Amino acid sequence: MTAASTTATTVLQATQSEVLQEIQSNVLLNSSLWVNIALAGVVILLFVAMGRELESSRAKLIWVATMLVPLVSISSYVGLASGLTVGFLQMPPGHALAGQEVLSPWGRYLTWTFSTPMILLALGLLADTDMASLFTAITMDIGMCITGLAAALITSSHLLRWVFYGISCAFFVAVLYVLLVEWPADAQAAGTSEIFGTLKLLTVVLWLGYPILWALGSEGLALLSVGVTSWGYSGLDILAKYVFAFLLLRWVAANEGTVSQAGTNIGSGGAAPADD
Ligand code: RET
Repeated sequence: MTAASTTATTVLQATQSEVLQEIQSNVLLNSSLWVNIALAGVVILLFVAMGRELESSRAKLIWVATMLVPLVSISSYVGLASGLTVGFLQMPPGHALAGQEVLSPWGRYLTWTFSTPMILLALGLLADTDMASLFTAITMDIGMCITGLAAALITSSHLLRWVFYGISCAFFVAVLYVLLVEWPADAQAAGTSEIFGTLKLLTVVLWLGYPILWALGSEGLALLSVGVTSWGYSGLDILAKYVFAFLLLRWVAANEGTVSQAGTNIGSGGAAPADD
């Protein structure tokens, strides 16, 4: 084994406590994680209080889906802050940091697989969409997160990192299509178009920030440091999860009647067949 490969092996097999030390010595990175843990804790308590009075099962379903967003988030951030879901990756030739061991908080991409479908489930229920459309949005979203994780983890080829990034973007386009084209019409029919319009805009604009950040961050072109990238994701998370969920829950609590009248589409596969 050459000296270079010995060093790489040592670092790549860093223990969790070594990774933790590295995280804790990077104030920018560490603070980006702990701020979100604290915020998620407060938000969970707030959402429990906001949902206490809900009675209809549909409003409760939206509430549980929304609650799961900060619940997944707090678990995700504790995983990152403890070093459990962070590792060192040696970037392949062609990457701006080729040959260097880069700290990769890969747990983020993994846990988005659980949090983002909850956001879409809540939005789909609010729009009173049909089962096929909801299934499409959620499965495309899971595809986006998993291929995004693959893009971040591949160290054998620089090209294949970007190929996976491209596949993830293709899944993302399908999610955007559902959000921008299909669900607004459903929300109009369900009488929820005003709040849906606000949340759709918030979601689309903020979600577009994630692939941009990935491309600029240490996993992509490495124009931003690990700490700055992490703060970028944390900032987007605060708006795309907590602010989004707060607006949604506040509206549901104040308009439970509208929400509980919906529910004709899910499980029906769409419009009822015409009588003949
Ligand atoms: C990646 C990189 C590959 C290309 C694309 C991405 C999109 C990620 C998105 C994430 C949204 C996350 C949210 C998390 C809340 O918990 C994986 C960054 C398209 C849109 C809202």
